[in-house]
Amino acid sequence: MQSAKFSHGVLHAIDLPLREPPTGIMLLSAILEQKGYAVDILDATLLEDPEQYIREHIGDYRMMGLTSLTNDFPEIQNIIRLAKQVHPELFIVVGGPHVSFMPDSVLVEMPEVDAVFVGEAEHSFPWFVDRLLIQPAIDYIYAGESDSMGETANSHNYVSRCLATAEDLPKGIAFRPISSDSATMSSFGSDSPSKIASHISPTSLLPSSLPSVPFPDATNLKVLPLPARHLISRIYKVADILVNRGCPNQCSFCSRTHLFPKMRIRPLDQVFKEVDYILSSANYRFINFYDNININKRYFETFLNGLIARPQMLPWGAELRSDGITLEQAHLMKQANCRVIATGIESASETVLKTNFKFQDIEAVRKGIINVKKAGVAVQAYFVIGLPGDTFAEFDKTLAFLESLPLVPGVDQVNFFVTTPYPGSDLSLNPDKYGINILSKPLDTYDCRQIQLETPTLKVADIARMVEQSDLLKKRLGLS
Ligand code: B12
Ligand code: SF4
Repeated sequence: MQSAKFSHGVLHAIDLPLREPPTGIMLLSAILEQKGYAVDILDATLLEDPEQYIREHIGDYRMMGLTSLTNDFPEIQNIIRLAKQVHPELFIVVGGPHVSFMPDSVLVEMPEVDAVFVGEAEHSFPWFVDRLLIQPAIDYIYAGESDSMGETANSHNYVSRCLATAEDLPKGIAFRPISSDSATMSSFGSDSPSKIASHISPTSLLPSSLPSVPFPDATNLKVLPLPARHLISRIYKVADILVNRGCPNQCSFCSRTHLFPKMRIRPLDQVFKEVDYILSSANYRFINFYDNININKRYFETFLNGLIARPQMLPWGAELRSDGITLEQAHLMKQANCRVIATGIESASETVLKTNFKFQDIEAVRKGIINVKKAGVAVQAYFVIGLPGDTFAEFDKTLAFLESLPLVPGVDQVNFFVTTPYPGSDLSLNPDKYGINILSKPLDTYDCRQIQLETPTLKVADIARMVEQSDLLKKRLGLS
């Protein structure tokens, strides 16, 4: 990533990529700031040389928290190892969509990691920071014991002792058992997975295929602060606004319903507060609203009218379901300055949709897209190649469906993603249910382009051929 230059703590101007900032990290940072902590967001994707930055600056910090997407995880591991080597007393924790589904193995494989956060962390993470960084000082003041103050830096077993003795330990934190030996931190790496896993708080709420740490209760979106956008680089010209969490659907390839187990929609007054904040900041050029913002018809229309009432509204895009978009809604979208919708069509085969629990009527999708196009809004259509149930005959239906859509070269976009069994997705949790064979590939290949599994009807070579077919069709239609 060469588009940014970081020197003396300042990011210098770059070309304008449509990059999207890390919302989860900004939210957690905002909560910590409200509590009075000094927080920095170090965006490794923007640093010219993240390793050099870690070497030079990590000594300034007491705790480092990293987020995790699956394909980024190998790089995250390198950063963690380096940071621990440079600053052995640093507290290191990880959270996010990848590690949430494998806290045990992260603790086993990475002795440098002190704790893994499972699922939503708005409650658990600030609690943890207080417990580790503030509680010892409070204990000291009240008890006047100098030895408890001596233990605020990360030392052998420190995190485990703090957490194991806490009566109010929140759900969603995985940590190691207190070890009786006096060896260094790295000795934990040699513990067997079962030994470590057995010390992680068990849950009775989850199917056994999910981690042994209970997912936290759903965060109340009504009380969240706005994400700490002032902590991210001004390089970001796009602001993402999260409108909901969870999803009423259960698509086989998506981890969202497990990561955010309960469907919640953010109150519109909060969404508008965030919109107004972004409109008042000089550097934003575009807003993305996530995810499926039109699940509730009345909410969606009130949302659109609220944007129309803001004459200075920036151009925006949204991920939403295209089935059910009426012409009237499409015109409202256009009036509200919507420039593009992104929509997951996945497949035009009823069999494939049904097999993968994507409940949508493909004719309703077609109508919705036609309405959006009539209103003059661009479409970004997503399809998935190689899902269980797909065959060449079914895939032909998908290609024919795409060809029938009124998409315009240079305006609309089409992406075909290769089926990827992300941790937490039903494909990954229950491969036998779909009869799939997940190939053992390195995590950094989990980019939705490389083939990760075979189905009862599709071998690797078949999926590769489908990718070629889709590329050829896109080329013929002039769709990027
Ligand atoms: C916006 C978005 C994007 C944006 C921005 C990504 C970003 N870096 O934030 C863009 C478009 C760039 C994007 C790209 C991709 N995305 Co995306 N994206 C999303 C989406 C819709 C919202 C993410 C979000 O902001 N959530 C809201 C916040 C509050 O949740 P959160 O980030 O998970 O954080 C919470 C917890 O996880 C936890 N947490 C997270 N990090 C940390 C760190 C610490 C220290 C702690 C304590 C806690 C913690 O606490 C947070 C607050 O509760 C999610 C789906 C969803 N709705 O979540 C998919 C999702 C994250 N994306 C996904 C995927 C697959 C991708 C792509 C690979 C798609 C592709 N084919 O290119 C790329 C990967 C790019 C990359 N490597 O960065 C998957 C990730 C699966 C995985 N295991 O990796 C998700 C979960 C959707 C899915 N299909 O299941 N994505
Ligand atoms: S792919 Fe979209 S519709 Fe399906 S479960 Fe995930 S978020 Fe919901």
